Amino acid sequence: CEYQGIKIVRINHAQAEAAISLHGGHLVWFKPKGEDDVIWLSEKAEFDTTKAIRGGIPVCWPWFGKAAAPSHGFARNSEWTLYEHRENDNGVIIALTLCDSDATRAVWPYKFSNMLTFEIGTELTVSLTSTNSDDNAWSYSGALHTYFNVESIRETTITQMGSEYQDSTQSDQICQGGDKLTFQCEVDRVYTQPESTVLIADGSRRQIAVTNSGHNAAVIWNPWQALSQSMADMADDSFETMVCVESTIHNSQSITLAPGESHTLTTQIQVKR
Ligand code: TA6
Repeated sequence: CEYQGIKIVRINHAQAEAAISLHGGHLVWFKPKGEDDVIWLSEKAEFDTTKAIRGGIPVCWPWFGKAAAPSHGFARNSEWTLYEHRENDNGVIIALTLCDSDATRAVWPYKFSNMLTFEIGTELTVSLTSTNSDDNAWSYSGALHTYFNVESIRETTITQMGSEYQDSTQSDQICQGGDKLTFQCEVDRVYTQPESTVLIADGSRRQIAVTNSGHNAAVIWNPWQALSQSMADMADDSFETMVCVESTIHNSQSITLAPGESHTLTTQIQVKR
């Protein structure tokens, strides 16, 4: 279907419902059968082909953060192509592609081929395979920047993210934290030694297990009140019900691909009651 000029793939399967925007290759909705929404989408999200959508799973690529412009790379602002659709009793597989074009080479001068796969069932697995189709090696960073829906950020606890982190709210200072993260103010941290599964305890409602691979960091972000208020596409109090836990290739540890080489970044999201 189309929403405000943006093409959306709607999935309505016995095991789960979901929606993926071709603008950004961006999953904006995931609801396993009988479960509350797992992914957070801003009530003020702007569906506009010049911007990234606030919420869902933005694909940050070929760089993470403000390493270059645009922030978090161009993939989340690009139109992806629907490549494949398969389904069986367990769920639906959707694959999208994004390859270099005049527009991408104007900001990043390399040839590439990206395949983004969504396996949608009682669990959600998102995999981004990047292939170097250039004659020269290139390096990249990025993230599957998932926004999770929580009942209350004040009752949310994260564990298994490791203890060492780079604090983006304190000039990237390297810090050692405990093994439990709770939220009382803005948190913007790059955890450098996460376990493969990071756990989100969503109050007493549920636990969300986020199992990543192909990454070298887990970024955890909640903007808290002042930053939410400053963002046009977030309601003032909407930080209360979201947290980002991101499968990240950090820009300080980018991945280099020789011509013909590929690398896959994955996040698997599993809800437990
Ligand atoms: O991943 C955390 C972060 O890089 C934060 O620093 C914050 O800026 C957030 O992403 C959102 O970035 P965006 O460019 O989508 O506004």
